[in-house]
Amino acid sequence: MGKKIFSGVQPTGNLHLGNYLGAIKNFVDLNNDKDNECIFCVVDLHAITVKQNPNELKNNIRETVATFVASGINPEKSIIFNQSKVRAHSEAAWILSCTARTGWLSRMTQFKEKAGKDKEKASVGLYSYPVLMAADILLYDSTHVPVGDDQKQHLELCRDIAQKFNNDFEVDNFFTIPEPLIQKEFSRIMSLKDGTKKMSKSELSDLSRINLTDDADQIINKIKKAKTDPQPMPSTYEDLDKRPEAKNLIGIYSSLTGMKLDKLLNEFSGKNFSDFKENLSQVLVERILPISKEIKKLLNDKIFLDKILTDGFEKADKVASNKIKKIHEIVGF
Ligand code: AQP
Repeated sequence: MGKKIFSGVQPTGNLHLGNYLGAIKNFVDLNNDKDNECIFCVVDLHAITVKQNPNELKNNIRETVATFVASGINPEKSIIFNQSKVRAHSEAAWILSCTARTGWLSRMTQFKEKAGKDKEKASVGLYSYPVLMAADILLYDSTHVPVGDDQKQHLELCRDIAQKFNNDFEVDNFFTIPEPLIQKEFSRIMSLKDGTKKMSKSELSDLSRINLTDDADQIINKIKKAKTDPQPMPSTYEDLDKRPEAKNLIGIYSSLTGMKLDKLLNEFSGKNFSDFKENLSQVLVERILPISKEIKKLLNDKIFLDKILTDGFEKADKVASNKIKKIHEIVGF
């Protein structure tokens, strides 16, 4: 039986290799399976949990759509829309925030990381964002949610919220309990400057990530400058675990080529990082450059990108409005 797929990406600019390998590449494979129904959402309501420039946000929404299409998602075979247009998301998020418990939310590690030391200055939206994410997923009876490893905890919270709502209102199976779809290996791509921090859009240094809009020279330069350690390439799994930067670069190579880790360790063991980096750059340029060129081309066709969003909105709104109506009946509005 086909899966009902839902996932979202924030239009916060600088979509990068982590977003691609952790999420978007998986979206493409799922979208290519004709039995699946796929919904890919540009989650602009999530984006404003931290301050955004309104004009940049508008452009970033289109750029996210362009990235989906340039990466291989077929808009004819999926629903692509932006979250703020479908009002049911905000409404369901409020209702579900009355089901979610503050104790559950206060355990979310991403809030702690993103809010940093000064938690009191973080927006309420940043704190309650996982409830909105649960609303996004549950409105469409999604069965599977492809995400990067960093979203695993939020998905568990979504499952808890769905279960509690079904129990509290005695509506068995009203909300489908969704399953996460997370890559088994290298599900978290790390910064090129620090192998212990995840590759992220908001990191100040552009050298920390490969952007999906980078050209060949930028990719080669970033890999050349990527942090490594003074030892030659690792040869064992144990060695790899002690060397986060080497592990990350090898993981990126393995994810892009599908080459098994054993084979990779055998091939490069004891060699200089410079040889490996040359190979890695080549693989990255081969994969990312066509995407980068296509994004730039698509960005010149705003009418095409906006049409994808309008068509997607009409389809998504129909499903979500129907579900929110039922939610109203259940809670007694
Ligand atoms: N480094 C990563 N490795 C693997 N997967 C990742 N994802 C993000 N970073 C990595 C996955 O990409 C999808 C979309 O992410 P998002 O844009 O919605 O939000 P995010 O996780 O907050 O992304 P960033 O880059 O870290 O943004 P900032 O810097 O703004 O916080 C998700 O499925 C995510 O798991």
